[in-house]
Amino acid sequence: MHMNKTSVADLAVFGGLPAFAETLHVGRPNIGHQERFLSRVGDLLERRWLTNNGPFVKELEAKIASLLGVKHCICMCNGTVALEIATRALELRGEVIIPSFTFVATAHALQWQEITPVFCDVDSQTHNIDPRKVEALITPRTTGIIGVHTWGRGCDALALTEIARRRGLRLMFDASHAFACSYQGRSVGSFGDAEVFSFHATKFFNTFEGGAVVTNDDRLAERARLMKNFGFAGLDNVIYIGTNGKMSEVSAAMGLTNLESLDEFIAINRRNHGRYRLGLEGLPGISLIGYEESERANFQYVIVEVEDTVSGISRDELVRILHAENVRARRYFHPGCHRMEPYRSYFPHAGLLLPETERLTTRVMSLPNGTAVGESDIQVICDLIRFVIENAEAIRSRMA
Ligand code: T4K
Repeated sequence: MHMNKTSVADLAVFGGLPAFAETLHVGRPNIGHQERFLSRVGDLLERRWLTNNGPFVKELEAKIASLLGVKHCICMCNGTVALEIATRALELRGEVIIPSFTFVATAHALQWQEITPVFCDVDSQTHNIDPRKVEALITPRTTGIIGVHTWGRGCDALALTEIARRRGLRLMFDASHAFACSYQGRSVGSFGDAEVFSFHATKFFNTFEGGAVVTNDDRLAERARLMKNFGFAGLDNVIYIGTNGKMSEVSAAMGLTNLESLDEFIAINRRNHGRYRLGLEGLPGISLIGYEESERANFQYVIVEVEDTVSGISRDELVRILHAENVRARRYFHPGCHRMEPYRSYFPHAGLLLPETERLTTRVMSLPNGTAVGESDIQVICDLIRFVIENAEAIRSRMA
């Protein structure tokens, strides 16, 4: 056990656990074949074509559309701008129903355009928006619903589609976590009016920064394309309000390279997830969320729920200890969008309608995964957690 001076609980006094010399993060990027990436960078420099719908972006868009089985993929500079453009292209306004248990970008993309996000609770098992709670939130100002496929597990797209159809609402998905995943055997990307991906460095599939809107709707695709390029429909011809949402060629080069390694990324993530499952098995108050065997998953997220009345230690205490031991576990999505500004000022009592969200934001933590994480790392992380749970009482009294 290393004697980490910053260690909250000073676990060293309890006896010999191995240590991490280097910090293990949640969110270390998955990186494909480096030489192929560098060769593509050489090509784009030779071409002197760096951005503005270059050949790599076009190739990436075609490959993603084909992989997901959708008609259109429009790559963008990041997932947040892709969300903003998709909501604008869909003409959402007034109020849009979203889960609060998501990364704050889902809400901000709406509020940035003065659309009010109305927070819906999630299902305790799936962590996804609960369709049974959506209808009660619909008002005459509601124009759409955005489901989030949290942790890459598809949200109940069928129930949401039924509600959206019946109530005349647009339906979108924030699929930032769910690249290369399926729901009910169908590829994520093909549900609703449009789906949006983030290709941020921390995501399963990354383009450094990046994102995409995918859709089967020709008109919507056309509008999103115009909007990401200032509304230019040809030289000197602006026909629409737009922004700069373009993906650069170097990002697309990274995307093309990483696309060639998706199977390898999934295999490593899946193996790692299995190691965590074995390592955490039987630990009281610790449950690892699983992925459906019948679906295609990217296994990028290792999500643990901590039930402190059983484990003897709270999620926050456990995260503090892991940090002190150089494991940068994260409390995604703490404290929930409704407890962040400006939403907590706008809706100070939102939590009353979000009991499951409130519960999950105090219990869930995300552990390191991805191709940068090895089996022996996972063994040590699990041993550490096991050690903390088995000595919870003594450790807590030292932390007090
Ligand atoms: N919707 C959902 C559901 C999302 O999860 C996200 C993004 C979005 C929309 C918006 O998409 P983008 O506009 O971002 O494309 C991170 C990411 O910045 C964010 O993209 C992601 N969700 C969110 C869940 O996580 P932070 O503030 O937690 O990031 P940060 O800087 O703390 O990085 C996380 C960890 O990753 C660090 O511990 C270190 C590691 N890391 C990070 C980067 C950037 C690396 O090892 N290498 C790197 O290059 O938000």
